[in-house]
Amino acid sequence: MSSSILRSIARQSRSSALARSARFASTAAKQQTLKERLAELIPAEIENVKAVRAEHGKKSFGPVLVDQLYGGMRGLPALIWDGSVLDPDEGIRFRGKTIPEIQDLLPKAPGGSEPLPEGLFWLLVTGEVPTQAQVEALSKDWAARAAIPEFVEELLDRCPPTLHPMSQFSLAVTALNHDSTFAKAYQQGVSKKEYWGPAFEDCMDLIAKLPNIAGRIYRNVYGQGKVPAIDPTKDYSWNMANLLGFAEKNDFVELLRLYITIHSDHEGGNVSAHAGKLVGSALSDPFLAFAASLNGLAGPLHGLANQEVLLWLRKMQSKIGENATDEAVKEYVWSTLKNGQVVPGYGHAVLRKTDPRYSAQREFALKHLPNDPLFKLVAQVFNIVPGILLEAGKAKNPWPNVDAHSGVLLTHYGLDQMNFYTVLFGVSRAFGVAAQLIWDRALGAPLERPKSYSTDAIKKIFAGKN
Ligand code: FAM
Repeated sequence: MSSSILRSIARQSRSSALARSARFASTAAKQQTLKERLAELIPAEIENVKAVRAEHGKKSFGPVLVDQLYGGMRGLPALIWDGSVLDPDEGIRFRGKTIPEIQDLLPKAPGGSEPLPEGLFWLLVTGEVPTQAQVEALSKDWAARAAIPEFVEELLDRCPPTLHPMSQFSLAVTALNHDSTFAKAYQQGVSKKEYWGPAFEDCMDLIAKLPNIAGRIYRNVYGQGKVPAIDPTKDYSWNMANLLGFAEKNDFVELLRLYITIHSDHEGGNVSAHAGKLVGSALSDPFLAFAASLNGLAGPLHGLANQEVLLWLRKMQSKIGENATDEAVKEYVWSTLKNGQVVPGYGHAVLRKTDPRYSAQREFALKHLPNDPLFKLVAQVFNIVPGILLEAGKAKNPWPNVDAHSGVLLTHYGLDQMNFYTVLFGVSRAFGVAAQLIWDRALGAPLERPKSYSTDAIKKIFAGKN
């Protein structure tokens, strides 16, 4: 299928998402909880999906190339997710809205200028921009659900500080399945039509409990003292910042609001989103499903790249010094490639332009830390790496992705423990994965089971065919 057809499909799905959200918005005036609003939306969406399947279900969606079977399924149309769509040239849209639109439209904290991730979650789940009151209610609801079981605290306290924070994170999230509402309801014979309710409760608990898990890991691993209590009068990001010990830095709290929002979701096919969806399709509860997402996010080609970028920049600084010339930086980039390594933070499986998540973080840096030496290095690298990747001629996308910028912002405010960075990506990614799990259970998404072939079978199928 040509990229222009795919782009036109992306445009169509964007406009239908917008039309749906306009339809939804007209009924969103009265104050409702997220669950009440969702309960209203689900029947119409079930009919919508039924109608699309009745009209288009038997139509071909283009050819499958053998290269796609061997090539990590790049571009293979295989999944449905309405929450966000990734256009190769334009980047991510959440329910049809770009990152600048989200920054403009979503409710902010008093005195703040970055969107509250609570609002992004409401948008991902319903397609609607929530009111300030709805977002505040969500902050309170999550604060009320935030405590983690004592045995999970003990589990984390027993981890050696040498165990990577992402492994600790995954371990703790898996253990939350002990109290899964969904698993319990399933054991008690809940009807398939009702799956989404207990899945919703688990997803809300999951998001709510992540700051306490992440905060405990941070304090245990880096010796930062006792984890403070959640403040139910404050928003999710403020509490996350407080658990890490940074709440008195207002700009850091604002950064976290932006960070969680832009890292939340990146359509359905990326490793963490897809791993969560896949495991959830076996009706493993949302805790087990999201732990799978975290294990995928912990890979250096995916979420761990934010840690790798900082390590790479630090190594570069120790080799060529601070304030190095463009020539010295170029030489260092070439040596990375010649050693058979990737330049972390550059390239993407779908994007073919600079990631708008990178641009949003760059704007934040220009506003809050224009003279930070590491930011200047990131900007210098941005001017140099794409040219070299183009000249090297392998990477399909020479432009920076989200991970090229996040570490330098966190470091600026003093969060300089690089191997913790992917944990913050994980907290954020829960928002997208959770929204998707809720809708998958609401729409009765079946067990995922694609067909695999042997190389022998490929040879036989195409023997004698051109
Ligand atoms: N530096 C060096 N080589 C690169 C490269 C980079 N940044 N990006 C791609 N390539 C190479 C790639 O390794 C492959 O080489 P081989 O043919 O020898 O296998 C070739 O270029 C073609 O790759 P592609 O088709 O352009 O990219 P893929 O879709 O296979 O992979 C990425 C996409 C993201 C895994 C790849 O660009 C990469 O390894 N980037 C660096 C790691 C990174 O920043 N990951 C984070 C991605 C991020 F957005 C996220 O998930 N959070």
